[in-house]
Amino acid sequence: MLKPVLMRVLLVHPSALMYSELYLRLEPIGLERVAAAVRAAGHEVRVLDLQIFSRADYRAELDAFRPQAVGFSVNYLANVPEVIDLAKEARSVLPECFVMIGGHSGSFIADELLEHGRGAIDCVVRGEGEIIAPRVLEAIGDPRLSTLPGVVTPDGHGPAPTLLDDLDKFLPARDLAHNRHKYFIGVLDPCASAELTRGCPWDCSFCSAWTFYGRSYRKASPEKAAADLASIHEPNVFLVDDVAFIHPEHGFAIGQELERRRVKKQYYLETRCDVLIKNRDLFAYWKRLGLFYMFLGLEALDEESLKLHRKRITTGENFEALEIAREIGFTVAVNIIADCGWDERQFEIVREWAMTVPEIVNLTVATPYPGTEIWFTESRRLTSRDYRLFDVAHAVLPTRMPLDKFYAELVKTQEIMNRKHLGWGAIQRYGFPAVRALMRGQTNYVRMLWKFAKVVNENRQYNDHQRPVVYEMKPPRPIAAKPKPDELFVHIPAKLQKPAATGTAAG
Ligand code: B12
Ligand code: SF4
Repeated sequence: MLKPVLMRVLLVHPSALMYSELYLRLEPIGLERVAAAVRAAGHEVRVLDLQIFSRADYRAELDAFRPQAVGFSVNYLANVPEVIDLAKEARSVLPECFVMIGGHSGSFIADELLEHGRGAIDCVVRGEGEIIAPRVLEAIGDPRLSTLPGVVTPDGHGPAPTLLDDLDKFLPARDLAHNRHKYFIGVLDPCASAELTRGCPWDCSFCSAWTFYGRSYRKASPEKAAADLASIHEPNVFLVDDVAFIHPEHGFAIGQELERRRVKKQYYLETRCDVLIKNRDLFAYWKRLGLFYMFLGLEALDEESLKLHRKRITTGENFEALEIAREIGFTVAVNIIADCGWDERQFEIVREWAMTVPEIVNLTVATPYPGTEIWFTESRRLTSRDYRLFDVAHAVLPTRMPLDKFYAELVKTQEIMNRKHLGWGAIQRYGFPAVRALMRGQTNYVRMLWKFAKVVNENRQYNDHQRPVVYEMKPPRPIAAKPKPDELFVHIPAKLQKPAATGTAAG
């Protein structure tokens, strides 16, 4: 029997950040999972992705659908100002509408979001949303709202959030994301997203994936994971896992299920170099299943920086993994973190290296995000507290070179590296998938070839620092010693939880 429709709920993903304008645009799978859970509770749910739709579409949706609750996803810190304004708009158009924010970055700055909202935001939901979002909707208007796990309201904080016990529950409601042909990554055009595992057991100092999930690591059952992949209409799939295929038996089991169901797609995933070395056979097997594109977080070309990032890997292992990936025949992108202390020589070293290897080399700027360990060590040196600059494409720490020179070097490095991979030469290199996308009428990839100079240029990046700042990040609290577990983690690892911080079992 169908459940009665209880409430009209609109879930909104904010617009794309700088690099997403160029290389990729992917479906908001976290929001789709929350949507699945909210729909299962009987509500009427719509998803609006502003990576694809416009601000005018948002307003039209408020007017036409007249949601009784709106939920925003703040996975990216740089989206904070936009989401605060969207929340204020919802409040002014529909004063009775309940407004909530969830998502990765939002979870680390809940109080700050409520302050910026000045009454426009009713609550921030920290941590995973599947179990708690329906409970929040059920508790609207009830003072018990602020006692729910992970919930922060102007009236108080609930206990620590609880983890979803089973990844097989609430598979993404992909049917709610419209204009799906706009989702792509490089030549994988169009491209859907899927999640096979969640969390990461490592603890790199620049990353907040492990602090969000409390260093937990969970797997979908091979049957459910394969069934979900089989249900996807697109020919390409981006696997959103933080580190794919840590446990080889899980990867093999999913592969076998896919073979049994005759699922043939092309895949993109992200993993670590040591995982690739250890599970080489598994990756070779997945190459046969359609794994095409792989992202490896190299992060640095020298031992000292790897130690600083606490990557727990050596340069030797990194280069060995690249060799293996080449032998298997993957298209590989690697990331290098540019330190704000770099001078021309260091950029030059990266450029020289990048030109000698076949991999796509991407540069990101070291950024202390709330939720990372470097937030506690570096954030007092911040040169800007403009959320919009926290997107790993801008420098928010003092640069050794004048800022404009730093950006000039960054863009020059990015440009040289992209010359290898963007442009018509790349179509030749990526051959069949690129042509096939075009034949299907998919033009996202080809459009990207022309956009590079417009999107990535030093003037744009430098000028971004001159914009007036309406919402400023809260200055970091001085931390004398190591941060306490509840300051560092969103989902606090069980062994570090104080009895008082343990939430009631969700669900
Ligand atoms: C996959 C991924 C991407 C993908 C796709 C993301 C997308 N379509 O949104 C791509 C490759 C595009 C990407 C790009 C970037 N990414 Co990214 N990405 C991730 C990654 C690995 C997983 C995200 C994911 O899909 N998780 C699975 C889903 C199910 O979880 P979820 O989205 O978090 O949703 C859950 C909760 O957050 C919550 N929730 C979410 N929304 C809502 C809303 C409501 C109302 C509620 C109640 C709950 C809720 O419930 C969901 C279900 O449990 C995360 C790391 C991480 N583990 O979170 C980094 C991460 C989010 N990315 C990061 C960064 C820096 C970037 C880039 C800026 C990098 C770059 N080089 O440019 C770009 C910017 C992209 C953009 N927005 O335009 C950082 C964010 C840092 C920050 N604090 O802002 C992260 C945390 C990685 C890190 N190492 O620190 N990314
Ligand atoms: S960078 Fe990768 S390996 Fe390191 S903690 Fe983050 S997700 Fe895990």
